[in-house]
Formats: sequence, C-alpha cells, structure tokens
Amino acid sequence: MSKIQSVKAREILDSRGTPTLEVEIETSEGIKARAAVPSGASTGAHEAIELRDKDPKRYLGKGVMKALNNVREICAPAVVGMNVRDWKEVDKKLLAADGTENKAKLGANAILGVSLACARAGALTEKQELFQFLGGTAATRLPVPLMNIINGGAHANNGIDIQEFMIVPTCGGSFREALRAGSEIFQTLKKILDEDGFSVAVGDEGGFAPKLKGNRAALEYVMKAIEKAGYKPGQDVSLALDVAATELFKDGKYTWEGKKISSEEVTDIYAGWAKDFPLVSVEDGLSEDDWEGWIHQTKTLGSKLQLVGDDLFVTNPKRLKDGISKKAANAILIKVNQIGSLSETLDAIKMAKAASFRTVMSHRSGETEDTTISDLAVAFDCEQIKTGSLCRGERTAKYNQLLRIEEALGAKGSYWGRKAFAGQV
Ligand code: 2PG
Ligand code: MG
Repeated sequence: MSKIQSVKAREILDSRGTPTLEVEIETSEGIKARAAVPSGASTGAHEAIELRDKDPKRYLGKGVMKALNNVREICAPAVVGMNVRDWKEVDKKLLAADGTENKAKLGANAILGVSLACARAGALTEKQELFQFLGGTAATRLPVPLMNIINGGAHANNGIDIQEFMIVPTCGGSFREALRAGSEIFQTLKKILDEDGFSVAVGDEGGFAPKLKGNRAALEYVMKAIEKAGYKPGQDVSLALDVAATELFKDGKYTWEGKKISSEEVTDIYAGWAKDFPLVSVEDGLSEDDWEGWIHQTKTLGSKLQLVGDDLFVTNPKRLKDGISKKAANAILIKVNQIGSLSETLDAIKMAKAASFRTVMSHRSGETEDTTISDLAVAFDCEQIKTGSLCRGERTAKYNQLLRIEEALGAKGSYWGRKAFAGQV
C-alpha cells in the first residue's frame, strides 16, 4: 500500500499577487504531488472560511501562515500513514479534524490544499491522469467553456455593473475548435475596442475592461466581435452573464446603472435581453439570500435560460438541497474552495445531477497555474466550465489542460457542445 508519508505547505502567490496556499504530499513510494488553492473577490457570505492571518505587517493582512501551520500541525499528523488512493477517507479525516460547519477552525484553504494534493498523489500512484483516477472510464466528455471576455463589477474598475460577459462556443464538434472560436472572437473584440478608442487592458480574469456606456453596450460589443470573427451568434456561439448580483444588492434593492430597482425589475431586464440577444445563461442574476426573487426568476425564465446559483449555493450540498426543493435556479456553479474539500464538491455535483440541475465547474478570480479544475470537469462530467478569458497564464493553463485531456481521450472523447444547452441552442 502506498501511504502518505509527508504533507508540506507553502505560501505562494496567486494571479493577483496575493498569497495563497500550496500543499505538497509525498508518498511512501517517493511520489510527490501538489495542489494550489484559489481565492475569490466577489465571495459569497455562505462560503467556507478562507483563513487569512490579518497581520497588517505581512502582505497587508492577507498572509496565509495560520492556514499553513494548520496543515503542518493538524492536517499532516491526521493523514500521514493513510492510503494515498483513499482520498475520500482522507477528506473525512480532515473534516473531523476541523469539526466546524464552515471550516473556521483549520480554514477551507488548508483543508482543500491537502484534499486536492491527495487526489493528485493518488492519481500519480495509479499512473493515471487525474480525470481518469477520479472519473474512471466514464469520464470522456469535454465541457463547454464559458469564456469571460469583458470584465466588470468587482473584477475591474470600469464602472460596469455586471461582472462577466461570456461567450459560449458550442460549435466545432471538439473542445479544440471551441477554444479556437473563443480565441478568435477575443482577438477580434480587442481590435474593435481599440479602433473605437477604448482601453484593451484586461481585468482580473483576462477579459477586457473598457469604460463602456453600460451593460447593454458590453453585450453589443460582444455580438459585434462574434460576427466579425465569422461566427453566427446563437448558432455557433451564445452569450452568458455572471451578474454577481450580491454585489449590487442593498436594503432589498439592486443598484443598476445608478438606479435602485426591485428583484422583479432585474428579472425583466434579463427577459428583455433574452429576446434581443442569444443569451443562454445568467449566473447570480440575483443576490445570495433573495430566495423569493430566485423562485420568481426561475418560474418566469427557467424554461428559457440556464439560471446558475454561485453565491446562492456556494457549492454547499445543504444550500443546494434547499434550492432544489424551492425551485430556485436550475444550475449550480461548482467552486472547490467555496466548500473546501473534494468529497463535498463531488456530493454537490451528484445532488445537482440527480435533480437535473446543470453543473458548471469554475475557477476563482484569484487563481494559480494549478489546473485541477480542468480534470474535475471531465472526471465528474460537468456540462460546462468557467475559467476566464483567452489570455493570462492562470486562465489559459486550464484551457491547455483540457486540450491535453481531449488528446489523451482520442476517439473515446467527445465535446458536450450543444447538448450542454439542450432545448436552448
Ligand atoms: C464568480 C467568480 C469567478 P470570484 O463570481 O463566479 O468568476 O469570481 O472568484 O471573485 O468570486
Ligand atoms: Mg459568480
């Protein structure tokens, strides 16, 4: 039996230049595997706790030495000696060592780092790719990427309310061709924005962050870029939004382009856009605790649009269960660090699938070169993946890993494509 021999942790930098945790596991066979933990900016209030030092003398309070020490002093002794293939058992040990609802004791960052590094070490021990180790022979489908090419909200400083304007290339028949479409549209958008005198500097997730007139103008630019790049909107490439509406919500109202409007009015705006644009998906179209609004939105738009709960569900099976029974949303965003362990991530995905909710594997706005989520999307057969724009190494690393997975699958592999939006595209 190959056992966990040591668990190391180090403080590294993420894509925003902020510290995050990397965990490295060594097995009794001398195999080494590591995983790095991502970090959000528009975080949901119900996410598991990301432990930060709050020591103003280091990294402006954002150091992760406490989480690092928890890995060294608590997680490592708990899991050393365990079978490295048994990532679910390892997760159980870690959760028991923490013992809290929201991982406040050890930190979700500490637990997740160990959890993911263990799965990676298990895969290496089995001489398998991570997606095969976790998903077995059933893991053959490549997800549709939701590519964020205009950034606003908390990810940019351009005054646009909506956080992410995404293109959804369902065309091409393979992930590789879909990626090509995305890249061509991204480059075309750059040209158009530049010609019109807008900045082509990029935001946190690699999308452009021009100071446009408003949300609708951003949608129109994306449409122009799709067409100019030679693709048919709605047929080859659709649109998706992450409104991140929790950030816009205060005292029962949404601040929308300077005005305060109700949850129903926000929903009416999406209904209008769904008529004018080939919009297929709206993530966090309402705030994280606006359950009534979500129920109304799902009732009115749920048959036309994919309505994705991110802050609403925080990858938490308990919140998801609630959402399923209330018929709030019809899809879930999956972020490993929102819940803080691989096992619970899988639980959320299974629950979503059982309720016919679609699943979107997702990065965070603060990322690293770690590509685990690409493997997870294929392993757990998520229809879609959201991993940012078509530039910035921490984003393209995930796309490039999906290319490798597609190549490794060869004739056995297939692209989710239009089927990921069955009934819509
Ligand atoms: C989101 C994410 C990722 P953050 O809201 O979906 O795009 O952003 O990681 O800042 O929460
Ligand atoms: Mg979101």
